Amino acid sequence: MRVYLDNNATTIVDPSVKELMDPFFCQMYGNPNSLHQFGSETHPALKMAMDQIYNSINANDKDDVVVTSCATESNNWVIKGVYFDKIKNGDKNHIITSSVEHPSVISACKFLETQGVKVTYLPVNDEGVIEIEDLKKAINDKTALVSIMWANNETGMLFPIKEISEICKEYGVLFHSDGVQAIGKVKVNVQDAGVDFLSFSAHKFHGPKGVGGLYIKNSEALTPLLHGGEHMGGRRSGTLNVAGIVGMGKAIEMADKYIDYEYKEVRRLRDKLEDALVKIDDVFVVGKKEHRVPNTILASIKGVEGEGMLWDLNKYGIAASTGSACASEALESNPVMEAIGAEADLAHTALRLSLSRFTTEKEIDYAIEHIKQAIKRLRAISSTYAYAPTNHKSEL
Ligand code: C6P
Repeated sequence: MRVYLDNNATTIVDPSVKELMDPFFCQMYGNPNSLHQFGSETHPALKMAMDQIYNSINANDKDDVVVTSCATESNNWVIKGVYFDKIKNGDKNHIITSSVEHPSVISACKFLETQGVKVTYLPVNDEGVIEIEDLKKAINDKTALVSIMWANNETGMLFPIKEISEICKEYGVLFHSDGVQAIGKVKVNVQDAGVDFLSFSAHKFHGPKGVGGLYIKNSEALTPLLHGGEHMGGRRSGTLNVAGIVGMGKAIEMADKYIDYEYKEVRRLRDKLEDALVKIDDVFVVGKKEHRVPNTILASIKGVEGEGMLWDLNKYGIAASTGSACASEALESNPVMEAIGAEADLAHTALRLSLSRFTTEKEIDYAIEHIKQAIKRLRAISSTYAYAPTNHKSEL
């Protein structure tokens, strides 16, 4: 049996998304900017996809949604674009973010520090979320941008987006949210949330890889990163990824359609898995269930090194991760675990399990059984992380 529990890294493409994309590879493969029919026949599908994206996040006619290659690009664009507009060519010098953002935000901020920008990395509490009071203390009249994620990719914890946007408004500061792990898991409404920018990546909600987007409120000025042929109204040059855009449109529409299923059924399966895990001695999960997106568990399994666990599960066809996919080859401790103040040995015991609407009950039962067995096996042989039980909850 193969069980995929790494949906925060990427997801299966919904078959209906793939079906809609197919004709744009070998039949309607024209460049949408060409004047001939091969180009123009792609327009209706592109228009439909953009409408689906606008409708899903509740963008309006004054707003802009620009298609990018992924959320990494969207995040870099916002941070560097605001730097050009408000800092290098303006009178601001400060950006606020959190210490648990995705590397595409943190690394872009670190780069801007080398250019003289002051960056505040807000700490997080023991659930891995910022405290609003810390934001209030950090924000000032030199702050150009606040960039705080909607939901964390490792813990699934939801951030207080509305409260953050209200504070940003009070200070006239632009607010960007990385919405990658929110879309398809919770309802994302950019008007209600009051964000100025929102990043997303199609492959996180059963769309194709290599396509994402950036929502821009009231078409706010933002210096482009990619100059060239004036595509996307001059905001982001490069020939349009027609199949990708069509797929992203359908995928976001489907994500909307399944949002109740996500809240009820995906949550039920996630809770079943989590309840089974926390019954085991010395297994802890970060953050209260009701504070998280419905699909994610970040567990710490005392005495079991994360990577050892992954390889053990992999032998039984189960895919999980120790944290974000882009950091997993580094074999370092989980950075979010570190940020919430977990002791060094626990930060190496992280196991992230993330479900999707394609996850079945049978798969969860299989995963529970094999995770239990893996813990038993690995605790028995663990030398680096000698395991001495500290609490006794179950037979393990
Ligand atoms: N997180 C994970 O395993 P791209 O790779 O550009 O499509 O998405 C980047 C990205 C940005 N923000 C958040 C919150 C994310 O979770 C990700 C991708 C994956 O957690 C891969 S590192």
